[in-house]
Amino acid sequence: MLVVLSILSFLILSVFAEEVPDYFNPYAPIFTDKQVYTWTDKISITVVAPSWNANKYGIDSIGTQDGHLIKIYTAEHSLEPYKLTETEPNSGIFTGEIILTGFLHDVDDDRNSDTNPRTVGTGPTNGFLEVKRDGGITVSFEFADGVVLTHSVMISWNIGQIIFDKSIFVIGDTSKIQVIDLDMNLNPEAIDRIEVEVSSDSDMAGILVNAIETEDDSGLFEAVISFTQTSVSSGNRLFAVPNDSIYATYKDNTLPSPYSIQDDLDIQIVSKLESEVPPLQRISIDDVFFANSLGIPIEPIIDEQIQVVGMIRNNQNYDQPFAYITQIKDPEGKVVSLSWILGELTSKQSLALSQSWIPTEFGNYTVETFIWNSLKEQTSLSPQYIMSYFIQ
Ligand SMILES: [Ca+2]
Ligand SMILES: [Ca+2]
Ligand SMILES: [Ca+2]
Ligand SMILES: [Ca+2]
Repeated sequence: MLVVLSILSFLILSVFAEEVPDYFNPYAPIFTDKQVYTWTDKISITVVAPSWNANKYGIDSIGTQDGHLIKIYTAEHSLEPYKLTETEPNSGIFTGEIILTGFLHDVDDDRNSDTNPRTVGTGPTNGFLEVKRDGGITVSFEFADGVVLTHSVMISWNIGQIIFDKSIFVIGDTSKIQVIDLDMNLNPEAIDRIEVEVSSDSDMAGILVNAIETEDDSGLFEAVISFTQTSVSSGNRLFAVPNDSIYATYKDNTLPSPYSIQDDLDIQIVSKLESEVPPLQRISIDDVFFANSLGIPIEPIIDEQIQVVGMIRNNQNYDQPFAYITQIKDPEGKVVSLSWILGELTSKQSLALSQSWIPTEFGNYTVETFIWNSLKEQTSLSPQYIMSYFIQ
């Protein structure tokens, strides 16, 4: 009988040893999926506590037992007790999550707060916790009597970023705009949206487009716009012509310290819209000839003023500014005349441009004509046109 009792008490002790924590080896590290969170993030919490795996064949939980509570708290608000549950019957790993609910703040300038701050929930996944812009959150677990393990994370806002998918767009392209601002992932369990202003040099008022979060919890927002040269801006379609700069602006109302909570910042990116016609094919020089003051072709004579007439044509369906340059070289190759005309061709327009010149010597002259987009940028819009002429 004594032997039986001894065996029984040994069994009880053995079972007992498996069911209670190891007070002398308090190994129960607390992990979170990030170290810094934004105000409306979701936090995943993991506690590795093999000694709390009381039942190897069932899901255990921690955090709510008397004297061994888990608390998740800021300086002002606290969730306690908060239950975490075992990932598998015999894992000894306990997890849960909470969603941060920020504080009352208007993020889109409509004078209404866009958050719903609240502190409620008992775990393992239904917790909500109010937080301020800066500061921290601590998770604590009284692993054993008098042994409290803690893990702290930071809260911060972020400066948004804005990106165009291309630095230059050509007519016919669509443009993808991406905004990254984790602070605008206001609900980590639903798709959020933000507004982006898009404008061009030709339509400075521009359009206001919705950028949609790519996933419930991404904080990455995307909008696609197109360009029109024939109608006014509307919806996601922006009026813009070649050579316009294209601007996209996101107003970030959630800025980190040292900005104040009420500060805002325009985050802008600039791209350019170009013609789909390659630069050298945008304008054609159809002909260059000498003419009298009435525009009638003539043979040039020494010491008489003539017109050097160039016929040019816009090959595009929209206006094209140009600098038209004529350079005349004498038989020695010296430049004896250099002149230019600045103007703009409308869609498909043909134009005769004339510049006067008085030849002063006999010989073989060369007339060179070329067209740039402007005297400043000097992008050639046409191949050079060269004409030789012998003046008698
Ligand atoms: Ca278990
Ligand atoms: Ca608002
Ligand atoms: Ca979201
Ligand atoms: Ca922000």
